[in-house]
Amino acid sequence: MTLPHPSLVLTAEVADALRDRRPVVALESTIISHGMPHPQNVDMAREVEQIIREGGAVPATIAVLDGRPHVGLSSNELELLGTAPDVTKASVRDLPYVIARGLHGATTVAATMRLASLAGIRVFVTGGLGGVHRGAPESFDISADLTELGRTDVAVVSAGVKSILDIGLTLERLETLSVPVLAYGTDEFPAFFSRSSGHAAPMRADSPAEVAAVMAAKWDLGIDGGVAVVNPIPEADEIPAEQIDGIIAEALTDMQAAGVHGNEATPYLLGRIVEITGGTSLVANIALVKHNARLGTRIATEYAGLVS
Ligand code: PSU
Ligand code: MN
Repeated sequence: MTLPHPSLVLTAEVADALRDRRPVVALESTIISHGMPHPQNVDMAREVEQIIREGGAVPATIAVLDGRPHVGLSSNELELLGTAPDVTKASVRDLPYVIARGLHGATTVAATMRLASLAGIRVFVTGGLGGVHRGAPESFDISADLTELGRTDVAVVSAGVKSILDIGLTLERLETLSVPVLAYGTDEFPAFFSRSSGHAAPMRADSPAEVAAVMAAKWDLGIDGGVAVVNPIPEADEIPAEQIDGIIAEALTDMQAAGVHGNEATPYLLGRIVEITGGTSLVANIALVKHNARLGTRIATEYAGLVS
């Protein structure tokens, strides 16, 4: 086993589990600081950690605190990330600055993947992936989450990609970056709030063991990069596509009118969708993250069994 990078601050719980090769599941923090309102963000973060523990794995929420990358956080640190006004949204390009300046950074999917990998964690659970934004042929707005999936060896469990993004173009980029995209228990690529997107999934998996086998096969061959596991939101929590599509269109129009772009785009759209739906989208968002945590825990357990 490679040792965790010396610049990382690991909790004892995470360090012990990694040393003993027990399953560890990474979690991101942009979703806490910039993806959901308080107090639901902090409640969600704590409940997701609890789900992972109940499943027999160790949760490792990742963030930069006072310039130091942390892998595993205390309950108070989760509260800080959910309430402090001065937490930078930190993707990979932001990590050097946030660290050098001693700032707090909430890590995106991309930055969380990178720090998880430096710690030796191979499974990461989140809500939604970043991707190719609608209008990207003009704006060039393509999330660094995709770049990172193309080069860092971590399996990312999400509920797919929201239709604030161009799902078809996102799938094209993932293909170019040689990222296996495994839809869990379905032939269709899921669209976060909705189980259906109208896009076929490139590949399918029906058990944690099948996912773990793909991870092992990829990395055994030295094919760098991640595996995207896309897990459809449970039917009971779904917002049907025909309902959410109009709301997303409205949020996109509002964003254009407000002149928001760059790394503010995703947080703006998430916040606006919560406002327009009167909180219904937030309930769905929290439900799907928990659902992903259950699956990610099982995948981490299978993978730990394969490699230890
Ligand atoms: N999608 C969500 N919730 C989120 C994000 C995406 O449903 O919180 C966050 C994730 O941290 C993701 C980031 O990595 O937004 C992508 O931001 P950007 O599009 O600026 O790369
Ligand atoms: Mn962007």
